[in-house]
Amino acid sequence: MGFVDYEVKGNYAIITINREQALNALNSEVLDELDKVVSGIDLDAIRAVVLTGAGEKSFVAGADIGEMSTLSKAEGEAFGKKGNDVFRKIETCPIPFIAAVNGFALGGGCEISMSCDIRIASESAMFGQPEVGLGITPGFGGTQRLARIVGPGMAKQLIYTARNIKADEALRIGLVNAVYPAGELMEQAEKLASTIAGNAPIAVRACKKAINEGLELPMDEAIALEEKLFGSCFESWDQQEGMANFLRKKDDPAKVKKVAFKNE
Ligand code: CO8
Repeated sequence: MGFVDYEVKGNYAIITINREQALNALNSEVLDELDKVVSGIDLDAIRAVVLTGAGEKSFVAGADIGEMSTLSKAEGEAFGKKGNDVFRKIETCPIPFIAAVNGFALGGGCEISMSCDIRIASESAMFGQPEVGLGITPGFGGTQRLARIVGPGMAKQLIYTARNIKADEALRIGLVNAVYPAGELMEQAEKLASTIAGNAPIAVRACKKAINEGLELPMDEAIALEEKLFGSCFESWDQQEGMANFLRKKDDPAKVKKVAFKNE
């Protein structure tokens, strides 16, 4: 595809937003392509996804300001929905997404990273929601996800001031999980994807669903959801072999092996 690259690496995949001349800004075409790529992931084969931006300077420098500049109220709302639908597809995709933030993650760039399960960044990364400086609100979920990730007080400060923050501050406030030198970022992201992909896929997916959906529920309902998902793992080949492997190890440490989980 033109603006979105998709590369399969065994049991994980890398999605690269590739509109480098505009710092990977998200216009309608990029969003449409991203939607197709995410919808087309082979969930029988792929167990984790790394999302990154092309080039060394930018992850995603936001929604396309040129495209937005002439929108009417109704068109603005429709553009917001287009982005939100794709980001929600990422957020609710059964398999984990890791954002490898390799530079600017501003506006829609910060927002797409927040629709991923995990964010790691290069030392050169910069995060921010500059929208109020452009006369708009964050429109791809920023007011909602930033507040949930870093807490309402910090989210309000960042959004009201439109201040950009560097990777070390993003780490300090819990917006990213780790920061690496630029040259190591993809290696670390792939290592993380590969580790996740090596664990039992049915269980990993159930964990994603339990955390995402449970956070929106009162505790009693959230615990009940976890019980259901916990129960759903039983009788799978992965559960039976995963536990049998542990018990064999106890009998005879020489029988230690890494289970090749089957997603069954
Ligand atoms: N949209 C369109 N083009 C962009 C964007 C963008 N967000 N960001 C960068 N570009 C383009 C520039 O126009 C420039 O193009 P050209 O070479 O043709 O002039 C090219 O990328 C390189 O950019 P710069 O020359 O500006 O590079 P610098 O290194 O000088 O600056 C910055 C890099 C600081 C990232 C700067 O480009 C910048 O401030 N960009 C805008 C960042 C921003 O404000 N992002 C938020 C946009 S608003 C948003 O994302 C809202 C999301 C919700 C939408 C809801 C819709 C209703």
